[in-house]
Amino acid sequence: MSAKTTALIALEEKYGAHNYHPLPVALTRGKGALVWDANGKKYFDFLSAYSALNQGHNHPKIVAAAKAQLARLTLTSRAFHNDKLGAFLKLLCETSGMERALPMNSGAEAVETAIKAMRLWGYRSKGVDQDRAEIIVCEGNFHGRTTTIVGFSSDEDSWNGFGPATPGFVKVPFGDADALKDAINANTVGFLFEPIQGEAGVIVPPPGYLKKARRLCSTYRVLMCADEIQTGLGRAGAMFACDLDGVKPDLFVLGKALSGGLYPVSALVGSDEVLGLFKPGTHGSTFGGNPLAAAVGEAALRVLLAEKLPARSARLGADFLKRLKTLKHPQIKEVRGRGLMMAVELNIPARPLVLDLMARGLLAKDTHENTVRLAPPLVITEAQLDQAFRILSAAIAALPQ
Ligand code: IF1
Repeated sequence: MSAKTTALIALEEKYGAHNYHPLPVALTRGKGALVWDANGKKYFDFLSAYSALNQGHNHPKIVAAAKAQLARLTLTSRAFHNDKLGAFLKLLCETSGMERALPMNSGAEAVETAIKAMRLWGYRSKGVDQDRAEIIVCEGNFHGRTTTIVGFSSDEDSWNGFGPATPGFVKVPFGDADALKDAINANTVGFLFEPIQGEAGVIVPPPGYLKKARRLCSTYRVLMCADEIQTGLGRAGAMFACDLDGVKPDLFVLGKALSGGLYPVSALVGSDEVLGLFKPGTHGSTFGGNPLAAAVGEAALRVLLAEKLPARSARLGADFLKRLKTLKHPQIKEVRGRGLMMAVELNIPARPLVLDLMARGLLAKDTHENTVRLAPPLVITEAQLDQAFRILSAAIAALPQ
């Protein structure tokens, strides 16, 4: 490690809380699918800030929209209207086929907004008795870091030490429609799920699962709420991962790539029947929907649409997955994914592979001990994917037998 990198890391370690264990690299610049470290070494970014960089680093159109807005007006609060929010919400609703959107900042805040919306609908519309609402979630879920959200996590690092857990959540195995059916009762107001579980290691549910879940939710009057913060906006090879199964949920939770990779923007999107229940004073955020966020969010969506990034993700992802499956090594347990959301699961810890990939010029992140997630920006070129594949195949060939 260079002296420059060591110094940058030491500063973070000394003054920051140690709630992360980053790779020993300090980045200073990015462009498209590439990033450079403090010594000018170039890497392929195969994490994309956990899919927040679908449009790539420093997308010129998104940066231009942000710069123009920075020079004019950045923050008004929602106590006043602004000239940017309406156009952003309109494009967001049109893109997702929904009627109303509620803008927030982080993904976790948008999930909290969804939880409030489902409960409110349960009490006001379904007629559930006060404080009795139940929301069904999945084992292995990742929906964020707030106290309520970690309270229904099955990952011990996430929840242990942060109780007491918020009541009103019921957990079922992911991918099991019968278990979902058994968990539904008269107090069930919503089913909150990731169409493909990200943090759990890119877990794709069995075919037909989402369709069955849709049918159950409709039959028993339960809101189907897809957390597409990570899978949505092109990542899984469609605008929304639910589209891959021909399923339309009642609510989409969006974040990450809605930021264009440069400024936090999240939202809950859904029907008027649900979002229309919020009245003035019942929910809000100082920064949510501010003019800078709206300008960035609108530009982020326009880039996804104009560059047809969902279709690009489907095409490049299918091709890359096929090539990954040709890699033969006794320590490869499984290769899986949808679009440019892929993972290689090993029989051994993945951290050494991730460190070797870094040395070879590719940044990826291990998850759940044995799995490496592979998720480059959707703007990555075919030539770059070729080079990245050569790096991956060399690093895998070098794994202990
Ligand atoms: C961290 C994981 C990914 C998410 C889904 C909501 C949120 C996330 C489906 C919350 C956030 C992140 C956060 C990041 C690591 C990361 C992650 F490994 F932890 F699980 F992406 F795979 N729903 N995911 O994936 O969004 O509040 O962070 O904006 O370091 O915690 P947020």
